[in-house]
Amino acid sequence: MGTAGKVIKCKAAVLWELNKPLCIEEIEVAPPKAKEVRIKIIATGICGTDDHVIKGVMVAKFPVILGHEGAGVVESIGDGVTTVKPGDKVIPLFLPQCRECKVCLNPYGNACIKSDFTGRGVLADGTSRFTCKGKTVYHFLGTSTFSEYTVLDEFSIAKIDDAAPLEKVCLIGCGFSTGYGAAIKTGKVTPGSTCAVFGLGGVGLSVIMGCKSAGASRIIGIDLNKSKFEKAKAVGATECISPKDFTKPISEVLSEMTDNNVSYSFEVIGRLDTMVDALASCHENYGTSVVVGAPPSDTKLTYDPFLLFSGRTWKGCVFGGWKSRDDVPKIVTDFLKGKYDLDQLITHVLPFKKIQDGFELLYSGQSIRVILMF
Ligand code: PAD
Ligand code: ZN
Repeated sequence: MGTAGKVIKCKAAVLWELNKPLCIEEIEVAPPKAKEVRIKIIATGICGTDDHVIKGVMVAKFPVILGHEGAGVVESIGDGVTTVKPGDKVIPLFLPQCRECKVCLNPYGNACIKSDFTGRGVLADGTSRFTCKGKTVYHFLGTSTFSEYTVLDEFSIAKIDDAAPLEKVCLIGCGFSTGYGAAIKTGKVTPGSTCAVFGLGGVGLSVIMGCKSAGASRIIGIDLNKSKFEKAKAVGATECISPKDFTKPISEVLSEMTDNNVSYSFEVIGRLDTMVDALASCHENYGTSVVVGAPPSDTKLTYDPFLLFSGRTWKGCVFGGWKSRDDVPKIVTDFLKGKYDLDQLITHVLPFKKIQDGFELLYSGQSIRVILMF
């Protein structure tokens, strides 16, 4: 392609400071170095995790280009790249899979040691490919999909089926896979069981889809925002409740509703209080509770250890427990075969330049997933 080996000038949403709107800027994107790939992003979703950085509950280096739920096409590759070529459709992976580290080699591990959860903001060689107005701009989770072009390490990319509609399968890069996997891989929901899902955003609804496909017979959705109930029921929730409607703790409400029989609970909000509420809501002996919501950085939980002593299992997962490079192409193929309905998660489609409006839709509670198109 004509742009290979050259710096590309393009539009990106830069977050210059905490708690400020994203600014659409012209940035420079350097060509990929060895074992790196430059991608033209076609579509990207807005996820709750992006907002955690804006609010400072998750650490990142500033200025930063957020976005980690995208899909695009390879523009050019650096030396030594063997798994993708220009023109391939790909999904950036915020959870890489280097296939060499102890975690990748463990059959059950998926949090590759090359993941950037500490907010280094650079690629594997320790530098950034982005500049804006003469300043270095940092990467986010090795993906930075809120940019027309982005550069990733090869281990952070999954090649997907040529037939995949990028404006839908971008959700497989985060929200859908995270929630669905939390139910079927991490929680291991069993047929006939009762599940409680705290938080009915895009990830929570994907947890519900996973519980339903695993054969759960009751799936209770919990959210403060009742406007989420209709969508939750459309994807498989059998009942929905708001904690605002009760004076007693939500764990007691759920226990009464189910004759104390919630086998699986999921926290899909990212709050300490609801993590403990979700734990207390599953059965005291055979219940399993899964933390899916990203916890605020530098915080500590206080809980009654009897909640665990009586036999409950408390687990967490990143990216739904999937091994990203191996599993994302398979999830895309299953989607193409009609196994999943991603349309139910998409409430809004906006042009990329309206990204701030997309975040406003998230804040006002009107959206499940907003897809931004380049
Ligand atoms: P979202 O903001 O779309 O949804 C969160 C939902 O929680 C909203 O519907 C809120 O109304 C609801 N809510 C907020 N506070 C409460 C409360 N106190 N009680 C009940 N409901 C409440 O976010 P999302 O679905 O995009 O993401 C959800 C979480 O999952 C978030 O913390 C995000 O960072 C995390 C996440 N984790 C991973 C992972 O790999 N573990 C990946 C992607 C997202
Ligand atoms: Zn996400």
